[in-house]
Amino acid sequence: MPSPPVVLSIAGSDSCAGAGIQADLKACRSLGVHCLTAVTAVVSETPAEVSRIEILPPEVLVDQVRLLLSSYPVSAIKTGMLGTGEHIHALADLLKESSIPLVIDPVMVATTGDSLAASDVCAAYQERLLPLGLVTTPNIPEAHELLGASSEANMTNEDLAMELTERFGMATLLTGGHATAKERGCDLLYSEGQMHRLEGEWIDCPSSHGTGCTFSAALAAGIASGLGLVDAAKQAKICVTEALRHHYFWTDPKELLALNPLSPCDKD
Ligand code: PXL
Repeated sequence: MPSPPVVLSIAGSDSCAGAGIQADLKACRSLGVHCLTAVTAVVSETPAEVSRIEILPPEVLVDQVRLLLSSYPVSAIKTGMLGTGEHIHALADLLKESSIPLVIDPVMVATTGDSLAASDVCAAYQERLLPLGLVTTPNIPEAHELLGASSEANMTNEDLAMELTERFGMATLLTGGHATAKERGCDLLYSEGQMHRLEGEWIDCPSSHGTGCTFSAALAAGIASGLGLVDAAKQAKICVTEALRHHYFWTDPKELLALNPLSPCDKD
């Protein structure tokens, strides 16, 4: 059997395995891609509660990335939770000469609303990482945050995607999970001057924990497999929809909360 394409995921560990590197491993596996992992942080959490965040030192991140890039034929890189501005600066120093396509999921906040990023992370994304990216995959609140002072409350989703691309020079895939009822389930890809609407079924699920990570990892997997950005985005959209459709559901022993990490996004 031929060896599969390789993605490098640079992200945090989510103990409940819905988001973070665990989501990336599941998404890549379901698309036949091998996922290497450089861990940035260990997050103790469920979809309902973040109890502790331990960010690893930037040197530990740099060492993993350097070793993996010098040892494997990585054909796409995905970043998720990076932790602090210092981590982003160290990573940008490593990646600035690389020509490997980079998918940036600008993770700043957990599903629970807890912050997963130090206060200097947004500026570091703007100054150092976004200019190196092929594509970024913000949700609507993240898009506003990345635009900072130039974000306005009345911007449409199309405006947000175009403005991010114009400002930072990469394609933008704006995920629509936080959109108003009319636009829910529709993601937008703005690339090379064209707006692509990725329509999909809206699936009601007790928690959307992990959808952003699953989307960006599936996108990186498609690119690593040789798909163009538009086809990789369409495939990633199907992957997330299927993961939501088949989400797991347990009730915790205290019967206080529903625990539902996404399933792997296998289509069959
Ligand atoms: O969904 C964003 C996210 C990304 N990465 C890690 C997370 C979360 C959400 O909780 O824990 C590690």
